[in-house]
Amino acid sequence: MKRAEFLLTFYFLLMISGILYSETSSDQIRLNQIGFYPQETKNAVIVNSPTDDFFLVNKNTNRVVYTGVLKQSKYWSYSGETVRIADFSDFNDRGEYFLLIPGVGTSHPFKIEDYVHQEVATACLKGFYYQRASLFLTPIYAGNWWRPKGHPDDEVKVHPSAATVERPAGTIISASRGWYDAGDFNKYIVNSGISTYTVLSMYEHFPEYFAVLKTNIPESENQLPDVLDEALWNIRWMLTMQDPYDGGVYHKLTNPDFVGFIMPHLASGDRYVVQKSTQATLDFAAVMAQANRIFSEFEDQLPDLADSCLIAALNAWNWARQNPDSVYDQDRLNQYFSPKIHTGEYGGRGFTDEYQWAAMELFITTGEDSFLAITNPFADSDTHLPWWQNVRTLGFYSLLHYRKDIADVVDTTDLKRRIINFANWFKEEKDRSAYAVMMGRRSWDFVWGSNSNAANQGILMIQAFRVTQDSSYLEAAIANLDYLLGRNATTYSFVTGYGSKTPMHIHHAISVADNVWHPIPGLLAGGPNPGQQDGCPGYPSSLPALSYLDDVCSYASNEIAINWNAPIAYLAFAIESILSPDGKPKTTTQVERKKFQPRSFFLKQNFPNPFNSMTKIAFSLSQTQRISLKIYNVKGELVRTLIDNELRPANDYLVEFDAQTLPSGIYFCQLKTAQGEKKKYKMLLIK
Ligand code: 9MR
Repeated sequence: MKRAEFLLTFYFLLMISGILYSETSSDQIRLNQIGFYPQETKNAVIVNSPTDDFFLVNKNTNRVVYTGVLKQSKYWSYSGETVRIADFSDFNDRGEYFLLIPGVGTSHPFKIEDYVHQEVATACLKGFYYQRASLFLTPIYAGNWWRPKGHPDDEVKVHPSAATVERPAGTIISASRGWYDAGDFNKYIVNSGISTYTVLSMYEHFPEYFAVLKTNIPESENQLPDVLDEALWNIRWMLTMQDPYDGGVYHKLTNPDFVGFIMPHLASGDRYVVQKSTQATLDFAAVMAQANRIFSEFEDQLPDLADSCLIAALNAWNWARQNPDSVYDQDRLNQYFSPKIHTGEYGGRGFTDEYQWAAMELFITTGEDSFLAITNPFADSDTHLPWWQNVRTLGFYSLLHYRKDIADVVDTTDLKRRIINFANWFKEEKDRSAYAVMMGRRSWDFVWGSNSNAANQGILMIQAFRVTQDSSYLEAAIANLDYLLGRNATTYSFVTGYGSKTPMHIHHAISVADNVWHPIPGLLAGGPNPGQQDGCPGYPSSLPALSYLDDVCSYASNEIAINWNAPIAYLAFAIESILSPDGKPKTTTQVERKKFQPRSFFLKQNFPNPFNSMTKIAFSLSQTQRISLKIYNVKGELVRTLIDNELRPANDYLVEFDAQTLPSGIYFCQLKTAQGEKKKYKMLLIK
């Protein structure tokens, strides 16, 4: 018997006896923990395999369905590992499988099927709903992660750094809605710029697909595609950030300091809009120009919105032309103004790329070529991967999308060549890399938020694919999605809740404070970052691709952010849309309803707690029903009936409990439905 056959028989016996496939999978096998498309490349990376053979096993029957030989060893300097690839691309049968490597063990399970990434893509887009400020997230849409409304932001102060004659320091403005940026609760225009553009581009580039995609949000029943409703939540906030008197845009809306890991509705404290900056104003102009194009299609549902966006874009553009050097420099600002501001800076100097991006978007929207003449976006032959501080390439993507309409003004052949050359340069890395990914093409790929580089490289591949139809670009895009979902040195699938080994301890205030065991699903962790700026103990290594720590402490590798979620959502959806047999989503399955059967009600811990003598009790009903809300003392005696068997419609409720007449002590709050479903928790009254 050959060695491989012997091993196979040996493992097969183990499998039959049920010993082999356990829930613990070997960390030496790294693969996309969600799965693969039947007709596309299927790779796993194996570390330190003692044998040459690998086996693909059907998870339901435990039968080996495919055997292969591992490719030659390659060294990946970013992780210091010598690895081999198991390539089972030839195997196309739909089903659920795992890999078996003799001497190593079994892999995480995965699927081979059409629409394999639809659910994770939808979750990544839904991640934006969970980041919404100024909204009560109800169980109907938020499942177990429902929460009271945070940050109404309807009374925001103008910071002294932003004071003008018309709006002196302390002026109160309303700047509701928007997405929280990341693990913190602040709202930053610069980072909103690239994030909102990327979300809007999903629709702009794949309109038929997104016309029917549902994400189970409060607006799902309206006439607008869900992806646009989501973007609109942020766009409406962005519009409030423009000073109506001059067109300049406040750099951010922020607390003076980070407020820590508390629920948003408990995060009180003054919020400010700070200094207007050239960078924020130009990013704003670009997004509003793009928004005009998109929302013009929906004039009936949203009268005036598109016009308002264009006016806002032009006013912003004019302000930036008159104020070309308004740098947001927080240290300097703090020397002159108080309160001092210590939240994320999203600063920078030199706004050529922002100018050029805004100009390209305004040119496409208005047809006015003077925008290009003024900023000359093609003069510099370098092309950069987009991130919040370098946005010019976003304009190239938009021009490419409209290449047929603009060919009389722009040399679109040259533009195509530029993007294809840039894409080829990254794709070469995939072809030689030990992990068969593009990450590491630039040594600085592994930085703070490195996972967004992986996603943005994938988006670049999608643009190259869209103009060439060359499938090698699509393959490279999928390779980077594989990286994000598990084919990486850390062994994690980086999207919370999607994959068998996913981040559990993201640096995200809501996920830490909400008392739900699992973090909010569909959020992309920042990823490996050898800078390790958080100084947290416990990083497994200082090597670039291994500098990741699943710990709330690690804001430099394990935070989440809108500018990281947007590109992974774009990438996963673009691949889905391109490979979907009919160009549409498979179903409009509503993720939480399917995955997490919500209870008929949710009862949240009272706040404040401990209390003296007033406290609030929040709960939500996900269906109309009779309920009672009662307070008991430690002896189990009923001390107060707040609601007595009343019929209440599905909604969010807030009930005040006044305990002035009761002595200090422990009390229990119980919510009970007529069907007998009940929940109670402890409260502490201290007088
Ligand atoms: O994503 C930002 C990264 O590029 C910077 O290096 C880092 C330090 O300035 O800040 C990151 O952005 C953070 C922002 O400043 C505040 N909210 C959380 C963001 C993600 O960590």
